[in-house]
Amino acid sequence: MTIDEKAAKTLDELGLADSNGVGELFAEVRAAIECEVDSFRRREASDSDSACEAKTLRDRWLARGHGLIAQIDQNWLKATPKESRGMVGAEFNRLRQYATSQIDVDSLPGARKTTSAARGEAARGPDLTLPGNQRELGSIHPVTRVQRELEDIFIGLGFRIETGPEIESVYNNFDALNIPESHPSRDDWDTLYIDSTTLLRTHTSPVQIRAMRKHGAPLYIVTPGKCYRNENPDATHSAMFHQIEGLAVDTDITFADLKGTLDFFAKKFFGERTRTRFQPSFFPFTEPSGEMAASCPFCGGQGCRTCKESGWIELMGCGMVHPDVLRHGGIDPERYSGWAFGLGIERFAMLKYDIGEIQNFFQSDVRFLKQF
Ligand code: FA5
Repeated sequence: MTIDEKAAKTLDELGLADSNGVGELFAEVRAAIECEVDSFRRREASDSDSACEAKTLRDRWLARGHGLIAQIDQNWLKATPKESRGMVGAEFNRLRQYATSQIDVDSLPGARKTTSAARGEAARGPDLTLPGNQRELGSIHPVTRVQRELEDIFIGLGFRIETGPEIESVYNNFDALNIPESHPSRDDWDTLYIDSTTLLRTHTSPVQIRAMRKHGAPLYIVTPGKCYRNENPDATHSAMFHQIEGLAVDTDITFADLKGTLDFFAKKFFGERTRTRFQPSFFPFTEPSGEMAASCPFCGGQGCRTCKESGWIELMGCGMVHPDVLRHGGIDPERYSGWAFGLGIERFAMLKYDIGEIQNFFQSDVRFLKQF
């Protein structure tokens, strides 16, 4: 079967499904291009004949609609089922680049002089019928993607986004959150200090203080952003990472509001069948404090490698805002109460996309980023 006959059939009709066969087929097409360009170059034709032949060769391969590359696009790539389109697409892009680089009318011998002169090229500019060079589009970073997804769920519930600086005062990061200098829990956050009164924020919780002072109550905010800790990198820890904090302050806010909202959130993010569990915990800025876990999204709670056979995945810290924190934010704890949570965005992205190594997010490896 000739290349022209093969280009008119689909890969299915050609009986090709596996990557070896497809690779060989594309290699055969490249060889055919090489052969035709070669024999064109070897012919000793007059300049005007040569220009004419160059155009015929270009049209045969590159003409829009009926050229062989267009047919291959239509019959091989577009007709391929989604599962194998990535592999066929990669082969096709390579082929198209090869064809355009080899069958460039102006660079084929004898063609340039005559075609340029005949077409008055200087006046006409570039040939817009030639296929363009394809530039690959970038994609949204998975951490940004998940951050936006988390934000959207809370925006849908009436929360608004509030941000704060990454270089923060020790007071906002610790003291105002009920963690005085002498308090041993300061050691829980491995802090990078800039000087004695300034640091790289260890969590997004200081934005709670800023927002309460700025807006007062009632207040419904989520505060995404970068945090820093002096930690050795491993599969789940990074010295820079992202958190998103949630804060609701209003009259008559109870732990039931916290549970209801976070349960709704988990179902939105991981799916309607998700169950949630709250266990007591300790944070100096919330009282009572809790850890929220969700039934494992991979095994539905049966137990698997990801949830270490427990059926549950710990998602975030949360609790009722400590009255002293409300006071430091300029809000009267006798009148208002609130709940808050804080979670790591990379951990959510790892769960969502089944990624085992947090460092992947920060290595800028295109092979990793391309998947999103
Ligand atoms: C806090 O930072 C609290 N501020 C959260 C909070 C807010 C609790 C409001 C109660 C009310 P924690 O230190 O556990 O808590 O960090 C929260 C999340 O940040 C962790 O669950 C984890 O997902 C993420 N995280 C913490 N350290 C790192 C790290 N080094 N690398 C990547 N993610 C991290």
